[in-house]
Amino acid sequence: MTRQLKNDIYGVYHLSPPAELNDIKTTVIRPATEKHIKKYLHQEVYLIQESGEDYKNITLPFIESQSFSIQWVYNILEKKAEADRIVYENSDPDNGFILLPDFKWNQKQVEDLYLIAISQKKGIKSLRDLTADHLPLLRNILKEGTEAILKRYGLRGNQLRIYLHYQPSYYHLHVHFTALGHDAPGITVERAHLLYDVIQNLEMDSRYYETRMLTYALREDEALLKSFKEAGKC
Ligand code: G7M
Repeated sequence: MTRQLKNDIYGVYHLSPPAELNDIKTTVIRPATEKHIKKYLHQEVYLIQESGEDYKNITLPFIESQSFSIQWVYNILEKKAEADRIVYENSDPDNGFILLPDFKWNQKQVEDLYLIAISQKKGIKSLRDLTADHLPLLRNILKEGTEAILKRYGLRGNQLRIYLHYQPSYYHLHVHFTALGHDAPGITVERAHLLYDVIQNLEMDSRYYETRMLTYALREDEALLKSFKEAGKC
């Protein structure tokens, strides 16, 4: 331990933890695509304001043209992968979902709890596709997901942050459940949409997410940013 600074009751030290306190959780993606590599590199970020029209003219054609595989999601739904990790399942084909630990969580402590609920129904790409027809699904995820987490991990609904990403990384509807005290990646205001708010917005207006402006950040090298630039939108 080396002391760098001492001032009144404040001290700054340089510590080298012993090996048993020093292990690093590692995610391996093999083979990694160019998009995976870019996802983990530092980039400048820019804010996009996407109207409903921009979505139809720019974002949707982009999503349809890209080939970022969601096979891992189908493997979970078909029980070909991670079946032993499922915490809760509602098998209804329209309004059901599977709840399981996100692979970012090592499940050792609830302080950084992180689970995802994956819709059984295919074809709901993101928040933009949601209408009042999806309210039963969203309410099931909220109620049953919260109950399952209380039962398994002892955290109550008011200790959880439950949200969707826009843009998501994977275009198959899924909802994030994280411990409220955990500053999980992707909880910034320009990306996370609380499930409580999503449900209320759709209760007020079924076309809310089809029509409203959605603001989010894109990284400098992202192909979608290029599409917005080419359309003269940023
Ligand atoms: O909303 P967005 O698409 O950004 O989030 C996707 C979430 O899925 C992230 O929190 C990832 O950590 C998580 N995730 C990604 N993959 C490839 C897997 C996986 O194979 N298994 C599990 N359990 N979670 C994943």
